[in-house]
Amino acid sequence: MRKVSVGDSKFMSFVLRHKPEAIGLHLSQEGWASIDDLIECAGQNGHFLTREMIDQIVDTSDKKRFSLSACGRNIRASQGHTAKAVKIEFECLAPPEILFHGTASRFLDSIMDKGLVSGARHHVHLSELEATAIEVGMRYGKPVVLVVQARKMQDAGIQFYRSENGVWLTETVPSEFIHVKNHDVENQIISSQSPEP
Ligand code: HQG
Repeated sequence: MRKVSVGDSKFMSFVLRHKPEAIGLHLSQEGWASIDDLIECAGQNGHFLTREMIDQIVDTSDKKRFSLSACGRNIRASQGHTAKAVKIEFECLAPPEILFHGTASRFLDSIMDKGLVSGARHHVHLSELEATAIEVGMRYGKPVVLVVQARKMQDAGIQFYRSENGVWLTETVPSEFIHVKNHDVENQIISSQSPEP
């Protein structure tokens, strides 16, 4: 079997989160694609994939980005979508007291002005672990960790969801629920990586 690369995982994120139409792939409203179709559409567009490679990508994804349906025939990205056709019905859940969001220092002024917005993605993404937020923030520049008062947001009527791979999601985070973690996160840097699309 060909060994899978980061490029294969990024390709899967690209078509399963953002542009399935780029390879003529259909995603259901819940984000599912048939694995047979994914292999065929990818191949027709110059990207060689096999079922074994896909299983390896699913199993080795550090953030468990992809999940398989119970029947094993379908695959979807667990979160991070921008594709308009996808509207996953995430379960509404009570969040922990606080959650973290990693961003780059150059976005801070705008975030403290407008709050955290989802941009092209369907949700703002939050993590339970500060270390995850640092890694996420590093993708765009000098990392800054924001502490989000999640429980207070929920008390104020804002809903939270959690994806299958443990990412917390919400529509927006108003700035009154955000404070900037006040220490040098660069001392805690784990690894630098270019963003998964
Ligand atoms: C920023 C990764 C200016 C926001 C992660 C972020 C996540 C604002 C960027 C997932 C803003 C959006 C998503 C405002 C938010 N003004 N900038 N008002 N509000 N921003 O990539 O959260 O590796 O769309 O801080 O683990 O960085 O892909 O979102 O810097 O779960 O699987 O706008 O991607 O997972 O960037 O990352 P993104 P994100 P994967």
